[in-house]
Amino acid sequence: MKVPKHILIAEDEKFQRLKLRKACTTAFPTTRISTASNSLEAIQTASAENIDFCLLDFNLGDGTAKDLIPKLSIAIPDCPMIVTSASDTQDVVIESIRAGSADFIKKSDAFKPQKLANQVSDVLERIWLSQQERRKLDRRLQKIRSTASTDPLTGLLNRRGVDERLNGADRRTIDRRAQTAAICIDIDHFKQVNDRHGHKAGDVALGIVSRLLRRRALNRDILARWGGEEFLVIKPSTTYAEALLWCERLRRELSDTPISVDDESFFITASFGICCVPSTEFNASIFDRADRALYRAKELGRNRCSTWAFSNFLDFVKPGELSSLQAIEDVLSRYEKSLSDTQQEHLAPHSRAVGELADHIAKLLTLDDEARQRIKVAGRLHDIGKVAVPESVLAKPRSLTAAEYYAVMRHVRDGSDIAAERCDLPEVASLIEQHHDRFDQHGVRWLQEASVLPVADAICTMQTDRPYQQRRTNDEIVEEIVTEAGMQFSPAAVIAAVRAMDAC
Ligand code: GH3
Ligand code: MG
Ligand code: MG
Ligand code: MG
Repeated sequence: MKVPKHILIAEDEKFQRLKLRKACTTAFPTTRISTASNSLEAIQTASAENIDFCLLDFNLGDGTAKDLIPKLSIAIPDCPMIVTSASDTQDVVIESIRAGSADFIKKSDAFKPQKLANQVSDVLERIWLSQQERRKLDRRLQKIRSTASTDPLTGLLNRRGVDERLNGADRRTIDRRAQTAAICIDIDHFKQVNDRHGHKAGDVALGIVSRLLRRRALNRDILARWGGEEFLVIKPSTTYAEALLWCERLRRELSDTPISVDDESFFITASFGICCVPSTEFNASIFDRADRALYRAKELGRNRCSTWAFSNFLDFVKPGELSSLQAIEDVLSRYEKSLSDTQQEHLAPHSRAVGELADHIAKLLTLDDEARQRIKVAGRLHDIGKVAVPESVLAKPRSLTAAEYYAVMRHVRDGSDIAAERCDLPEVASLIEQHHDRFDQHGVRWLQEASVLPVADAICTMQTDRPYQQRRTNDEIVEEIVTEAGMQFSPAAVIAAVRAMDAC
């Protein structure tokens, strides 16, 4: 038998109130009883106490139960109520039930503890059962919803699930001061995986990708299977640098993870496209940018990450357009609007100075005209990869985080790829790729041509104020590069560089 914990009796006549209280106490000896002598008192008590059942006289001094029930339902939602009255005319009963009373009990029956107990318990039982039913239905509905928004193979969200997350609570909880990253991932040559190892192996591979994603993701990240072998990750409160390093680590981990199916084992790789924007600007068009960056990663050979800023610059430049100094100047002046102050400083005055100094050093090293031309262009372009490094990282005066350091150093590879794609001169991409290399990495086998840019870049950097370091005098610079001869810099390039500086 179901028993209420705390009953509220509303009855305006004192004697009848006492009789109802007595009947309730006898019917439910462990139940707390509160009483009210009019509607107002009933509402006040209901608001202040933990009432879980109401027994209401129909005619109260300041109104009827018909008016009181809707008000009580606001104060104590879902609390069952029974109306009682000396009159059991149809009007009274119907009006009570219409107003929301769960049942009606004649006053003479309400005074009888056994009758009262049975009727209250019946109401509680009925309500309990309907609540059970409702919960079951809610659970089923939730399951149906989650099935509709989940990919059955990987358990990740599908497109509909992403829409729901972005339009639901996630939208409200996104930190609007932060940045949000969208990442598109596509398994490389997946058709071949299916063809060589069978569809089942393909499915296992998809499962492994989704497991790695889940393991590396934070709770707030949105993970989705976006198409056959395509995934989408949305990382709120994530900077460009953090997103890039996250993708690089995931890319490497995936390529190192063997996929074992039956007696066979094989490896897969994936390509990544990344776009990061201020969270206030985040919308579904950002996925297209990430997708374009992904397409670029595929085009440049797969098993790599590519960012939207990098890809966008490549879109801007025509093939072969970065092959002469004049053409480079033209491209950069057209692209200037898309560049931050620090990017402009690195890509224009600094890179021009490096190109000129590198040419001077190359001449003193008696390199031939063709090599000098390559060095001049490579010097002018050496930092071009910084088109993809955001101002917040490039101009940061304090020490860089691991992710920021990675993002800055990425300009070496991005720059070399830009040259490989958009400059027709041979070797320029390779010279850019080596512009932060050290002599002791290569030793005497290092091509003299490649050893020029590192020392020219270092000298020009030391000659200007940087957020992390003040400019140095020429004497200090000479001392520094001579100290590093044979370690960071090629000794021959250092000797030529010192002479070139003397000549300036
Ligand atoms: P790319 O490196 O250019 O992305 O080449 P790809 O072969 O991965 O791309 P393509 O779009 O040509 O082929 C994708 C293949 O993915 C075709 C399809 O058979 C396979 N695929 C899609 N969904 C599933 C799936 O649920 N299970 C399995 N096993 N294969 C799938
Ligand atoms: Mg693919
Ligand atoms: Mg595909
Ligand atoms: Mg550089």
